Formats: sequence, structure tokens, C-alpha cells
Amino acid sequence: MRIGLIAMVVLIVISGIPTPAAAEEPARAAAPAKAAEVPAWLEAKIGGLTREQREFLLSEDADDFAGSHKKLLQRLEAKSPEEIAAYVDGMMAVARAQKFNPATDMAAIPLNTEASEFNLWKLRRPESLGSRREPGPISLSYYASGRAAIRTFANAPVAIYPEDLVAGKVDVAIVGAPLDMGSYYRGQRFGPMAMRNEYGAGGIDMNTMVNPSKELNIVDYGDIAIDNMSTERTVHHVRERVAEIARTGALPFIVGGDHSLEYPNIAGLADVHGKGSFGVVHFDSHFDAGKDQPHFITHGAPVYRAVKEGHVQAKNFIQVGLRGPWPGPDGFEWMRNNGMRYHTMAEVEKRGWDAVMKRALAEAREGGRKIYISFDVDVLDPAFMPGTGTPVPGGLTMREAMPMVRRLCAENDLVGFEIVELDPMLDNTYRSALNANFIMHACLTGVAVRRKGITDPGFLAELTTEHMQPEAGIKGEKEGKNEKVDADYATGRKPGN
Ligand SMILES: [Mn+2]
Repeated sequence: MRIGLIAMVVLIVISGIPTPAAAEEPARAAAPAKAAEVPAWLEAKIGGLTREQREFLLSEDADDFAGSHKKLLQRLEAKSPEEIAAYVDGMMAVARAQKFNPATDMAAIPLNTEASEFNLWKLRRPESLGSRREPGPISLSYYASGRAAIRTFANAPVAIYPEDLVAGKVDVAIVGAPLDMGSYYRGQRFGPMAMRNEYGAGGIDMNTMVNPSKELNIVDYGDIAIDNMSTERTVHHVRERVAEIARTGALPFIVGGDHSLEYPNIAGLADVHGKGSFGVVHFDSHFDAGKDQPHFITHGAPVYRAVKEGHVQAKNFIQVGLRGPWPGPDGFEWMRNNGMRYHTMAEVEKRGWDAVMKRALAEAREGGRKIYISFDVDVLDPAFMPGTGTPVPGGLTMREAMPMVRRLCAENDLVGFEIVELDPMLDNTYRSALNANFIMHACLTGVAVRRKGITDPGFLAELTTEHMQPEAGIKGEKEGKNEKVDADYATGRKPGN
């Protein structure tokens, strides 16, 4: 998501400087307005403009300064020809000045390549520098029950190297990626820690009565090293680490961190599975396909970059949960023109959640393609997810999100999963981290359901969905399986004394 536009609009209001209201594409070439839209009174006032001034005034770029063509005309109506000429000059000056100028702007921030520790942050520790051990997952608990250990994702054992994943025949490696430099509202770097600290990612799922921790070999694979001074350096390394996990055959479950991560996660998986070989289901209140921005990677741009570089094809990309002010018409047109599917909350208002969910599930299964799931927690309504930097009201409930994630992970061949944008510092209740864990657990459950060979779409356990009364109680009593009343219970006396 990006908020740059809003910040810019606020700036305009404060400073009174006219700036394009549609700042999403400030570099767009001037497009002439229809001749019919130039009223006679305006024509009479702009005879003295140069050709360049006239073309700019009649372009969509000029409309954007006022918000629309109609509003621009309203602004110009009371002005004299001289005032109009000055107004056009002002707009053209802003349009010129906002572009890159090699004389005054830095296109890149240089790094100190002389630094002796330039690459140390991401170097693998040689095994000879550590204590020798057999490769494989390591339990961090003193106790046989696994309790009271150092906190891990889903209470899982820890793995450090890819060799541990191979030796442990690991199915799912949950890895933290505490990057938040790609976001204007920081704090997502605390996401992995908060999810480890909160329960909900491990144990049995009551809807299916499947326990992913028992069906799958799950590990906490630690955190990926982050250079939080450089999103570019970080995403390159994240890509390498995600590919490293996928190459062992384990599914990477990446816990962010901000949504910039979607780009290296998809790219890393494409490095292993092949470009364009899998689809993506992107849960978000924002479409995150921003382009024409000064940074090539931010948490508002990963979708554009992943598509642009060909790691995933737009026609295999499905967006769910979009709402709020971004994107505008240009973004939706971009998605349409590129074959992308989107399911907004507006569509949910039109068709109802169940219909929209079924439609998106069917699209995800099209062609039997593998899928990657990107879950930005801000797709959830802020009532369920106050702990995120860019909340948008009117979002999914947990009761809507969990079944959909579970089904996607059960009914498709998954290549990986990410959950991003959790900012636990913004929520002093525990619900944001808890809900994030339950979303991840829904996917783990889906993977486990599939692993068990359950193919029934939307499978739910009979045991937990049907009480079978009164027959079950009668049968239990007949077979002596019912609880006998004991007046001496918990008194220390033996029954009947
Ligand atoms: Mn996002």
C-alpha cells in the first residue's frame, strides 16, 4: 500500500500549490482534451498562449491539477487572459520540476563498497564455526511435552540450515522476514516475534479435526537477515533464502515484515518452480501494483514488479478484498487490460461473500495450476486487525477469511504462503497477532488436509459439525460410555463410602 498520494494531497491543501490530484501517473504524456470541451469563453481568453501552453492547458495533465476538467474550467472562468497564462505557467513549472533532474537529484544512493563487512550481514555461518551436530530439526524444549520452550512459530522445532530441512524431511519451513523499510508506517519488523509469542498457529483445527502439527513436519526456520537501511539489498537476499527453502522441497511460509516481501518471495519461488508456473492469490485491501513511483520496490509495488519481470503472469493473479481509496480507475483498468482477476468488497456488497469466495476459489483452481498465497493482514477488517499500518474499514471478518484460506491451501498445490503487514505495536490487545496466527494455521490445516488425501471441497469434520442427538447420547449410555454421576467427586472420599 502507499499513502504517498494522500500525503501529497495534504501537502497541496496546506501549501496551496496546485499539484496533480491524480498523482499516480504524473509522468503521463499530455493527452489533448476533446475540442468540444473548450468553451467559447475560454477560447476567447487563450488566444495569446504559446502552442506549448495551449496544449498543456487542454491536456488531461492540466485537468488533474484541478481534479477534473469541469473543476479546471470553474477555476479559469473568473480569471483574466493574463491570469490564465500565469496559471498555465505555474502548472507547467510543477509538471517540469517533479521529474527527475540529473543536476539536482540522486537516482541512486551509493553504498560504501569499501566497508570491510559489506556482505557480513547475510553470510552463512560456516558449520566449522559452530558446535558439531547431526543435521535435522532441533527441539528447544527441556520438557517432553514441548512446553515452556523458547518461543517458536507454531511451537515447532527449529531448523537452521537447508541441510536440517532435508534431514528432517521438512514439509513447511516458517521463516520470519522482519523488513519494514518498504513501508511508510513502520513496525512490521516486530511481526515475526509477535506471532511466535502468541498461540494459534499450532494444534488441532476444530473445523476439520486435522492437526497440522501432527500431519506435517513443520519447523521454525529463524529469521532471514534484513538490511533495514536498504529494501533493495534485503529483497535480493530474501529471494535467495526463499529459493533455498523451496529447493529442499519444503514449503516456505514467510512471516513479514511489510508487503515489499511479496516480490522477492514470488521471484524466489519462480527461480525454483519456473517463471509463470504458478498463480497468486493476493489478499489485501490494496492492489499493491503501483508503478511510476520513485522507488522500484515498496510495499505498494510488489505486484507490479513481480508481473513486470515475468515471475507470475497477471492472468494467473487473483486479488481479494480490495477497498478504500486505492487504486482508482487507472489501477482497475490496468488489472483488466492484463487479464488479472479482482474481487473487491464492492463485489461482496453486490453478490455476497459466499458467491465471491466460490468464484475466487474456482478461479484459483483453473488449469490445476500451483498457487502462492499472499495474505496482507489489512484485508481483515480493522475490528479484527487493528495492528497494521494501513487499516481500511469494511474488510473481511475472520470467519470469512479462515475458511477461504483453509480451502485454498487444501484444494490447490501450494508453492508457498506469506503473511505480512502485522504491526503488533499498534495493538496492545493480543488479537492482531492471534488472528494472524489463526490465518497461518488455516493454511497449515489446508496443507495437512490435502496431505491426508481428503479431496472433498470445503471439507468439514462430521464430529464437530453434527452432535447426532439424541441417538448418540442413547448409544453412549447403552454402551456405558456416558459419565456416571458421583456425589463424592473431588471430595477425597471413595465412591459410595
Ligand atoms: Mn499490501
